[in-house]
Parts: sequence; C-alpha cells; structure tokens
Amino acid sequence: MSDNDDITPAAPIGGPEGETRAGYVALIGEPNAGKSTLLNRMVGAKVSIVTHKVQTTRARIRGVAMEEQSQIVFVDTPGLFRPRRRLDRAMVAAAWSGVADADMVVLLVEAHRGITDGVRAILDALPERLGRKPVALAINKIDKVKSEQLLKLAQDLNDAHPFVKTFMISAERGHGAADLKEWLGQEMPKGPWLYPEDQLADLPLRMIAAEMTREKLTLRLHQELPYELTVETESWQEREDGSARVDQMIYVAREGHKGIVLGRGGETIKAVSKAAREELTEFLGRKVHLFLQVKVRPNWLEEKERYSEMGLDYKDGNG
Ligand SMILES: Nc1nc2c(ncn2[C@@H]2O[C@H](COP(=O)(O)OP(=O)(O)OP(=O)(O)O)[C@@H](O)[C@H]2O)c(=O)[nH]1
Ligand SMILES: [Mg+2]
Repeated sequence: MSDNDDITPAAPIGGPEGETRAGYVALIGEPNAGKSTLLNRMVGAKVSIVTHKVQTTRARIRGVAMEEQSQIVFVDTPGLFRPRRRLDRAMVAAAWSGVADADMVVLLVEAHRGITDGVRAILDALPERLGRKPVALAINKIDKVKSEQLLKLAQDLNDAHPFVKTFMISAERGHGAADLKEWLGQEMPKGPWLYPEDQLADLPLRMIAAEMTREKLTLRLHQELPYELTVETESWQEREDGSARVDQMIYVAREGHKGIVLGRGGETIKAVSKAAREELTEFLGRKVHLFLQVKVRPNWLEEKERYSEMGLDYKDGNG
C-alpha cells in the first residue's frame, strides 16, 4: 500500500472565512468506560472498534468531529489501568501521551460502577499528569442507573477533582452527547482547522482494516479470546475493477490459540472474515476481497515491529 492511500493530512488547512476553532480532546477512563463508543458517536461514524471486553483499544485513535465553526479532534485512548505486561505498559503510556497533547480532557466514568479503585487511581494521577489542563467529567452509561444515584456520584467525583464541567451521558444511546459536543466546540482554541472538513479519522486505512478484523475476532471468541492476539494488514492492492484485495495476518502466541481462531473446520475464521469484509466494504464504499491467515509467533509480545504496527511505542513497554 502506498503512502497516498493514507488518510493523514499534510498540513493545517484553514477552513472557512471567519472565526474558526480547532483543538484536541482526549477521552480517558478505565477500560470499558465507553471511550470508543463516545468517539464514534461524536464523529458520526465507526472509526474506533468497540467490544464488551476490557482493553479493546490499544493505541491512540483520532476522530474528527465538526460543531458549527469548530473542529474537535477526539483522541480515543486505551483504558487506564495498572499495567503488568509490556503490551499493557505501552497501552497505558499511549493513553497518557494522548492526554499530554490535548487542549481538553474528558474523563469517562461508568455510572453504574461509580468510584472504583481504578477510577480513584486515575483521579489521584490527574494533578501530576495534567497540571492545570482542564478536565471535564462525563458520567457515561446513565441508561443503566436511576437518576438519584447520578447526583450523588457527580457530587463525589467533583469533591475529588475540580472538573470544569460535568455531563451525564449515554454514549451508546446518545443521551447528552449533543450538549457535550456543543460545549466542547465552544471551548476549543481559536485557530484554523487541523484536518479537511470531510475527514473522519487520522489512522491509516490498513490499520482501520486490521482493527475491524480484531473487533470481529474479539466479538466472536468471547471468553476463549487469547489476549496475545494481534492483526496486521500485510498488503493492500488496488485492483483495476475498483475493488481492493487486502491480506491480513493474525498473530497468536501459542499453537493452541491457532485452533481457537480457526474454529472447527475453519468456521470461526470464515465467519470473522465475512463480518470484517462486510464492514470494510461498507466503510470504503467498494468491493473488498479479504484474506486472513493465522500465524503462531510465541514471542510477538516482545517484538518491536508488532508494536509499531499497532501504533504503540515499544520502549514505553519497558519497565
Ligand atoms: N449501556 C451502555 N453501554 C455502553 C454505553 N457506552 C458504551 N457502552 C458499552 O460498553 C462497552 C465498552 O465500550 P467501549 O467503547 O469499547 O469502551 P472503551 O472505554 O473504549 O474500552 P477500552 O477500549 O477497552 O478501554 C461496549 O459493550 C459498549 O457497547 C452506554 O452509554 N450505555
Ligand atoms: Mg476503546
């Protein structure tokens, strides 16, 4: 795949005459808080994968949303948790670095779980990590609780950290999302837009495609899912008939995991391939031929190249 297929912008591009605003908003929270769901809702398209499992997002993913004359670049981050393995550490480091570059941070807390140990750890880390950077609070998944509970939780959280504003939202159902977006639009610094108005994400297509396959695997494998699994797009060929041929490799760490990914008679990988192909076809608006292979690489979690393919820094995993 050539660089031209990349959807990364070359330089700031301005926007219309008059007063424009643009900035970065980092979404942080515990794994599973709903960060990717919120990003997709804000962008109005699925650019970051979502599953019911924790630690779905592995790298920083940028999605671009427009609100009046403001461009809001949402930065989805991996969940914040106490990292143990190299991959965990690299993910958590990517999350904090996404925050460092942001103009505004939104902390998502799950309404029905309240102030967990994990939330407490994030609250404790905020002053040191962010200094005076403004943080807004979004209590998410309000569809799961009664409203009386919400007021108490909002109060307790605001006692723990001076949030600039508190929102009650359901990222999945959309409740409160428009208010949050409108407010963020007003809060963005004045300046030219950072991306073309019609651009949705800042992530190479090959990575979006790999993420789609990883999502389908995660959804399909449930509790059998090996944590030690990653997907890479190995080649991307444009065909003369306008379709694309995409070859992807699924890396697993153990021989036994290969069988799980393939499924009996190959039925799992077939289903995953079909679902991923359909989603990619819809995303691109043209025909896609998707070819998946599985390879056992016992040590991939220690391989530098795997990290760069995921958009992570290998060094950050040291420690
Ligand atoms: N009921 C309900 N579920 C939600 C809401 N928002 C997100 N979810 C669900 O919560 C789960 C996790 O959502 P994600 O968006 O993947 O969460 P995340 O914070 O990006 O998770 P990681 O990438 O693992 O850190 C998914 O099953 C979502 O469908 C909501 O407002 N209400
Ligand atoms: Mg996520």
